[in-house]
Amino acid sequence: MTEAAAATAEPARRPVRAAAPAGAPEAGVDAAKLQKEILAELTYSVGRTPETASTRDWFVATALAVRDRIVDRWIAEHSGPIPQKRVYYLSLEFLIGRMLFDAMNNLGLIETAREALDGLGVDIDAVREAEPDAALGNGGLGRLAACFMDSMASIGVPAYGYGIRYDHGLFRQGMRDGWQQEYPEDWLSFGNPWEFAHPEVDYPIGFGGFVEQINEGGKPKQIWRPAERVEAVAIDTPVVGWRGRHVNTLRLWSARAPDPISLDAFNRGDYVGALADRVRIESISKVLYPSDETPAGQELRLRQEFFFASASLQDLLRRHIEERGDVRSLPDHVAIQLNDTHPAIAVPELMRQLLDIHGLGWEESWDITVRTFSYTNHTLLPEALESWPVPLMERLLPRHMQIIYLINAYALEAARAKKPSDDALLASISLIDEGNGRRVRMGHLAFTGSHKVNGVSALHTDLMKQTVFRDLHSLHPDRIVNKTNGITFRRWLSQANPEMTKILIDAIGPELLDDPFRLEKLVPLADDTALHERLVAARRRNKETLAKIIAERNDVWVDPDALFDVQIKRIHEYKRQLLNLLETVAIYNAMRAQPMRPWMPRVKIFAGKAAASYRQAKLTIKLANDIARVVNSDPTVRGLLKVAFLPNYNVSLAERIIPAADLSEQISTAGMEASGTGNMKLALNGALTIGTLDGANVEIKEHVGDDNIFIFGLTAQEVEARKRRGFDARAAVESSAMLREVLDSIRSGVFSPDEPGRYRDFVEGLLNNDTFLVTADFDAYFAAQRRVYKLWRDRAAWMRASVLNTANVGWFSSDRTIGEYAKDIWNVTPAEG
Ligand code: 26V
Repeated sequence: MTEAAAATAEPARRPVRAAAPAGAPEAGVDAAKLQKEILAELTYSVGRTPETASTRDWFVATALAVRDRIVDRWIAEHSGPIPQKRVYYLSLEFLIGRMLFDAMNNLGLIETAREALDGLGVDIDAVREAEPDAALGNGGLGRLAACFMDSMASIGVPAYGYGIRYDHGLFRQGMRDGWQQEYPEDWLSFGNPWEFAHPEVDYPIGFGGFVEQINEGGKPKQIWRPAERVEAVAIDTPVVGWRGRHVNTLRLWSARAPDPISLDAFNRGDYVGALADRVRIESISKVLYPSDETPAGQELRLRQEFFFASASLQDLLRRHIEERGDVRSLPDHVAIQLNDTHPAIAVPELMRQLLDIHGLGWEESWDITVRTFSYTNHTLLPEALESWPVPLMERLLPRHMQIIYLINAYALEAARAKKPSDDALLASISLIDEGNGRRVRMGHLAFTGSHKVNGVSALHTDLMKQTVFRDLHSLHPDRIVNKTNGITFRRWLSQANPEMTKILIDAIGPELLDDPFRLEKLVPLADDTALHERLVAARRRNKETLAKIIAERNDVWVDPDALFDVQIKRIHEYKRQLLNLLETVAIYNAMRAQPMRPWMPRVKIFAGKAAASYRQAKLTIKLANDIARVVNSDPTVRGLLKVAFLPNYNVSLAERIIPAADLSEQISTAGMEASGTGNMKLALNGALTIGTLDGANVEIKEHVGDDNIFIFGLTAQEVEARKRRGFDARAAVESSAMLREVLDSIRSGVFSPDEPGRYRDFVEGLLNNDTFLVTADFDAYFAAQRRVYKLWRDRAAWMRASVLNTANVGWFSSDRTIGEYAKDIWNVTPAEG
């Protein structure tokens, strides 16, 4: 039975309790009211009685009742005065997860709802699990967009998120014989109670065709005559912030064919052909591209990008003109943030709308464009930097290609004026890469069209200035700024870890919920043994819960008292899950060599998805599962080392793993992880980090203190230098007896007895070309793990470090990050704080 089916089949109702649990009098009154509202929704919206309702029916009824309360505030907010300035956050990904507890937590309704459902004999926790994850994102970038939506509504930045309402989110990951299998995801199959479809809000989106030049009053004017039209239909989800004070909107676009059916074809008896156009057009919003880091380079992806960028701009321009009457005041009232380059086609699209539709001149249009846009870069990996072949662009978006050429010509002219006769500079800042076929560089386009460009951690921003944007930065030295990422504590502490939250509130007061910096009040309590005991007990319960999940999903029993060592993120070579696996094998070999030593019990927990086409990443998953099978069933290990690769990592699973983690693995090759945000979630929940000086780890170290984090390995500069010199993995392996033994055992088939040669090429590849310097960092990593063991043996010292992590990561709240964007990039004043 699938998880979803299990959730429905289980009866949600238990015998009705004689008396509802006592609460504050108002809460009791409100619980009775909410109960009535839920019952009304169950009857009139879901069409079920309490006797016939499934758990999913109860979920829908509860969500609708909660949604009603949000809508009241939403309408109130939107009928108030027009905000001075709005932010539009353009993102092809919003990795939201479940919404019910998020909304209830922000409205202070969780206990009320528990009481209301309890009184109906319904288990609120089962109801919670019945909600499918909204997984409209791949990983870090999409999750950041979701955290930002929560923070903007919480600190009172009037904002719209714009994206695509994919029918199918990120694939479900199954395991067959240890290999990843991708299955389609179907989050909408039972409807979505949070959204409001607005079929009447639709915009035409053109593709292809040609550009006609006409003469208008003696002036040439360009008119784009697209060959094809798609309609973008708005589907809105309200986003309620902390304490329900503000409600923003997430507006996702769905593609609709202008003609539902071709009657000509139908009348000819061609019934499939009659629907073909519609299917092709509507495919634009069918599915999320499931690869992060490697551009798909396919036409459908470019169609998605233009589809949502154009619809969003048409929508916000219409709103702006309705409210302000004049398109020229756009930058005073609108800030548009480009979440990576995926929406960068919005730059020429805004130019097109200003020039061709609103009739403005080039200079004025360009000034408006640059003052309105800003752009966030999320990766420096060369293979992830988007570029599109010029011929494809010309065919699909002929007018935009003209505009891109013009933007480029002006930019190159300005550069030539500043730095004459520097041809290398001109080639490097050009929007067109002439190197490998002619391609449009989307990063350069976004940079050139924005007044601010930001990186997502201090190190990443520095590297941006030194590498991909070096020359553009030299021409625009004030444009690049840093905005270190953050996470919403409401989801990642309060909801994910309610027990720990309660302990923290008891220790330092409820104000921490409103102001994460208050967590610093824990510092003087770092050695408080009573606090330690309570935290250890809460974590132990979280670990039991996770142990149950591991037993259910992997059929592996793990000891909740063991150290839970966790690496959860997309599977990618630069994130170096392999380094962690090599260390696992090293411990395993040592245990087999000396079985009777008092080994510290440890559980290695992995989770993450690999892009379907990423062979090396998929083989890494298989290796993890192969190692798990051998280690977990070896009696000499006596259960002291366990390995679990949990399938189908998503936001909901993260909410279970993070509160149960003792050790957080953040071990990317220095210089390659732009920021990381899982690192922040784990530290907040009291896990200690073992990590390289990469991304936001650097700043986490500065905040928590050197003694409370395990840093190892080459720095970004050292990595650069090693690579320049030419790194020889064979020499590194020769000098480490342990590493040699580890690689030998993997190569010789110890973990793949069914196919002894499975990892031969894999190990050879590592020795010939260790791009991510796994072998270079192995010894340092192994030594850092021994420091972890040492501290783990001293529980008081460990807990002191753990408390100091929680105490000192308040700065990594996304409310702080959004406050900085508001002030330094958007020029908006938040209503709160
Ligand atoms: C690229 C592409 C290429 C086309 C196909 C779909 C697709 C989807 C995503 C990407 C780029 C992903 C970049 C990304 O997620 N970066 C991560 O951003 C996090 C938030 O800033 C940051 O914490 C991570 O370190 C960074 O890897």
